[in-house]
Amino acid sequence: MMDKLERVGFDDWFHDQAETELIHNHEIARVVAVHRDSCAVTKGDGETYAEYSGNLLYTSESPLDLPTTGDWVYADFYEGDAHAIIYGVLPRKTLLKRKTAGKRVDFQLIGANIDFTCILQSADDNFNLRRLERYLAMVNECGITPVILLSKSDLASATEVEELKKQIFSVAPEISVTPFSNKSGENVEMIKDSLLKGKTYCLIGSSGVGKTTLLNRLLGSEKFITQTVSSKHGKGKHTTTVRELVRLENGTLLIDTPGMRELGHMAVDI
Ligand SMILES: Nc1nc2c(ncn2[C@@H]2O[C@H](COP(=O)(O)OP(=O)(O)OP(=O)(O)O)[C@@H](O)[C@H]2O)c(=O)[nH]1
Ligand SMILES: [Mg+2]
Repeated sequence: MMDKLERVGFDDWFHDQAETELIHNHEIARVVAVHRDSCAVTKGDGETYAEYSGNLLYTSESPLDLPTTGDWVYADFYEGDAHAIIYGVLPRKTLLKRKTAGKRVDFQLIGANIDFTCILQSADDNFNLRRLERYLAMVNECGITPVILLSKSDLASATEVEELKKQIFSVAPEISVTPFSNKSGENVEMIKDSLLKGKTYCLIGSSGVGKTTLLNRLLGSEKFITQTVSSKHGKGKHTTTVRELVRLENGTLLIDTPGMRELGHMAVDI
């Protein structure tokens, strides 16, 4: 059973954190996507529709207690894994969340058990150093290692790319920055080769920077929907709507996220 779970990132850390009694009574699965009142979970291959147990809903005091994408959960499976009930969430290694301006909920969960967060910024007019700093602050606050990917390098000259790298270096000297292009393919293979088996990565960045296009390139298929940015403002159209965990061929787990409209105290939702 462990072997299959390892395919989607399970390791000794989670095994040691799990409660013996709950492991004994339930199976363990990973949350692949979260919908309104349900989730999609996996035990290593295939996906199962899962709902929350009454007790989990009743005892949860905040959104923090409910599963988010990337979480490990205790669940029971029925009818040949056709559906499942989730009883609880295993302790989290990390939790990526952000502040929102909502009245009742003041933060939003982005994903759990993420080892590395790739912050995408495009090398065109949408580049914004202050926004990048806010993303970095959010990722650092959550104790996750950030990586910066400078997308759409095909839209800038080599000199311009160097200038943008310098600007990033001035605010984040210790963080690796990789310019790449989904269009020309520059550095895409290098990014692919750098992804570690069994580790979970999250792609974040404004709408239209090319997160889903990169995911499709890494997958080698046009599995997920992408959309051209608005020609009027050069902004994305908020194409991705669900945070979804995907397994690459080499065993890396990747969470694609919807582009964030704003980040910080005045944030509105995704
Ligand atoms: N020139 C150029 N265009 C790109 C590149 N990567 C993506 N695009 C285009 O940018 C547009 C937006 O790409 P998406 O992958 O949908 O962007 P996203 O970050 O997933 O956006 P949301 O899902 O809305 O958050 C698409 O038309 C892509 O073809 C790139 O490296 N160079
Ligand atoms: Mg997308």
